[in-house]
Amino acid sequence: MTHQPAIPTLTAADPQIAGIVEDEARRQAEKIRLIASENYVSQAVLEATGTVLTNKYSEGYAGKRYYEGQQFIDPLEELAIERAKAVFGVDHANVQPYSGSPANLAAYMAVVKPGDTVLGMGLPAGGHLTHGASVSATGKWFNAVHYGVRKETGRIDFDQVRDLAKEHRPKLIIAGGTAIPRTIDFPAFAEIAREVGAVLVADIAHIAGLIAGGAHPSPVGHAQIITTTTHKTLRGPRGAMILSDAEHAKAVDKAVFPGLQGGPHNHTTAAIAVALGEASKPEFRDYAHAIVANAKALGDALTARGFDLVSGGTDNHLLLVDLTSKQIGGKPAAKALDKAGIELNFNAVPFDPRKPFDPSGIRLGTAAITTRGLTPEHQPQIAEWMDRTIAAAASEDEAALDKIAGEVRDLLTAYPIPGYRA
Ligand code: DSN
Repeated sequence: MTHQPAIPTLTAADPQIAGIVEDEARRQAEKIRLIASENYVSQAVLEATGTVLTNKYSEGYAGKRYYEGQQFIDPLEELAIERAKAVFGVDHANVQPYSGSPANLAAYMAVVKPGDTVLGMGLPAGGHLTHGASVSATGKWFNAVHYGVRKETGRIDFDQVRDLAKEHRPKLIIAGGTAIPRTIDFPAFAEIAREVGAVLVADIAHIAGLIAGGAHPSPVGHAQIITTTTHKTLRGPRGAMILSDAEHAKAVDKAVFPGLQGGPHNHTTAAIAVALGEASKPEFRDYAHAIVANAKALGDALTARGFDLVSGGTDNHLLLVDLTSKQIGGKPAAKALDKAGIELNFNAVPFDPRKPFDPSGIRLGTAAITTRGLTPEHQPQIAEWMDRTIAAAASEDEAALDKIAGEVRDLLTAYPIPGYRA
């Protein structure tokens, strides 16, 4: 049983670290991975990540670097940029941000100054820390105002977005988040941004792969700046990109370097380019639609078992479940599910009366299980395991959790992951 690509040299040189890598590979293979922000990258992406490109410093941009020896890095980064532009149909792409939070900070830096007003989705409603949460630099350095969702529908309250925009006149509005199970209406955000003269930034970290595969409407033509991580539904390495119209290209590049970062991580750039190559293939469209089909099937199966879905269902890869009616908190449920071989995260639900570290809900996503080949037919079984796990957690029945974990492992042996060979 080994990690793929195999790691014999690491095993000989540092068995302690190699052992941890092997354990993690097996753990990833044996769990039903429902963490909405995670996936399994292809072996080609893994190989690109582990190359000598990690040795090179390349501050600057192609043709304008601060270090010599960029004969191969320049064409690499240009290729990644061209692929990003083609996959998303944008004027400009910057593939250097280290991850989603730095990408979002760069988007701010491109268009606003400290103290300016920004309008983003509140963290408790499904936004991200970097959308102006009070504990984040974006909440401390900018005057952040937040919109949320309607209590009755769990969907974005566009009347509130418009009212807040008119009242506070933000210079920047952010659409997107980390726990939004429904289609994001980018034209509606763009209309409000136009009305108040704000720049619209779309954070598509969660749905980038769905957009690339035509399974979610694109913000291109509505948002002037688009930020995304590359490792969620897009199925690339840990990293990020900023896409923009021609008007904001220079400001975006200057914000990333020298504004916020030093040298790009060239091994990540290579792996992003590989993932974008995969995302441009017709099979990726099938993959993106299969993610949504799995999420809808899982939502239906959970609803049939009495689970309470925020907004009543999903349009994308993500489900947010309020466990209040199951009389268990999100955290103990997530911990029991992990023991039972089902990996997800506890999550606040909109208007959650509980604290963020002990919230009422769990968040699920189907990008990773779709990569390993699970289909809508498997979703009733997953819902049944979840239901049994919640019951077992209530009665502290560890043996029942172990039994479910065994059943999960049995199913998953037929669905290998890239990165591990049993
Ligand atoms: N951690 C990511 C997520 O899980 O959605 C966002 O930063």
